[in-house]
Amino acid sequence: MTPRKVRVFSGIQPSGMLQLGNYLGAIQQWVAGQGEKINFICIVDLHTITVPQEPAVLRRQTRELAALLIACGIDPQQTTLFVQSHVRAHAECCWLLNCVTPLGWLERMTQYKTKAARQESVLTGLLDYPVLQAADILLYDTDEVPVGEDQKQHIELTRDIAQRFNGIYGETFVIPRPVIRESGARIMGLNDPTAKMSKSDPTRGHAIRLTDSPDEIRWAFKRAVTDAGREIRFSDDPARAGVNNLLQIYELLSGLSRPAIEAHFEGKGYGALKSEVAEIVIEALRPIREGFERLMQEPAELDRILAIGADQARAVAEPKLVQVKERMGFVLPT
Ligand code: ATP
Ligand code: LTN
Repeated sequence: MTPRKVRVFSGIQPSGMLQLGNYLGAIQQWVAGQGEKINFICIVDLHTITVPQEPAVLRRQTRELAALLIACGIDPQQTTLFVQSHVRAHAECCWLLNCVTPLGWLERMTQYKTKAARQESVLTGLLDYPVLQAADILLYDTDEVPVGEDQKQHIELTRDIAQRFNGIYGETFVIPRPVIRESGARIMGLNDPTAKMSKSDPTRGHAIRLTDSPDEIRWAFKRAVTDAGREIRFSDDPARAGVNNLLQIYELLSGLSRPAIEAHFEGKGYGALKSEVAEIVIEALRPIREGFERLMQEPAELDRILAIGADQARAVAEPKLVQVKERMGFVLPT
C-alpha cells in the first residue's frame, strides 16, 4: 500500500495588509511545502469578524489577501486556496465541536485574553474563535499545521478537542501537529523588538507591509530599534532582540548560514546592518508587490480561482462533516 500523502492546512485572516512576519513565519513555509504534500490554505473571513469589521473593507481585504498569497508564490494548481465562508461545513462543524469543548479551555487562551482586554465589549465569537479554527483543521484530516509561534496554543487546543471527540464517539479525527520554524517563528516589531510584528498595529515604522515602497522600507529600517552595543551576532539575549530580529530577517531572505552572516557583518556597524537588511527586503518584496498589482487588475480571474478552490475544499470537508454527524447520532437526510 502506498503511504497516504501528508496533508497540510493553514489559515490567515483578511484583517489588513500582510506584513513581513506573516511572510517569513508562515507563507514562506506554505510555498516551500507545495507539490510534495496536499495543501489547503484558507482565507479565514469568519475569524476576522470576531472583532467588528466594516463590510466594504472586509470585502476588499479578502480579495487583496487572495491576490497577495498568489503573488507570494501560492500556486492554485498545487494548493487548494479558498475562502472559509464559501464552505459552510466550517461553521457547522464549529457548532458540533462547541458541544464537546469545555468553556474553561477557551477562557485560558492567551490570544483571547489579550484581544479581549483591548475591546470595550467582547463578542461571543472571539471566545469561540479557537473552536472554529479546530473545525477548519479537523475537517481536512490535517497532519501538519504550519504557523507562527503565536498559534501554537490554538493547535494544541485543536488536538485536545480532537482527542476528546475521538474518546467519546470513536476514532474520527486525525490528530494534527503544529509546524513552527526555528528562525522566523516570531518576527518582532521594528519600533519595539519586544512585541510581535502584527498587521493590525498601525504605528508607522512598526511593520513592513508586503506592498510598501522601497522608500518606506528604508525609512522603517533606518529607525529600527537596536541597542547600545556594536556586535552583530545572533543572540537570545532580550537586550539584543532588535539586532537579532534584523539578523533573522537577513537569514531568511538570503538563505545564508548564521556563521556566514556573522562573518559578513564582522567589523561593520548597525547602520550598515540596517541598510543591508532594508535592501534585501526591498529585493524580496519587489516581485510580490508587482505580482499583487497585476492580479488586482483582474478581479474576475481572482474570483474564478477562489470558486475552484471552494469546490475542491467542499469535496473534502462535506463528506467529513457527514461522518462527524453520523458519529454523533444525527439522523442524516436521505
Ligand atoms: P493580527 O494583527 O490581525 O492578529 P497577524 O499579523 O498576527 O494579524 P495572522 O493573520 O493572525 O497575522 O497570522 C497569519 C500567520 O502569520 C499565522 O501563522 C501567524 O502565526 C503568522 N505570524 C503573524 N505574525 C507573525 C510574526 N510577527 N512572526 C512570525 N509569524 C507571524
Ligand atoms: N488563528 C489563526 C488563523 C487560522 C488558522 C486556522 C491557522 C484560522 N484557522 C487553521 C491555522 C489553521 C491566526 O490568527 N493566525
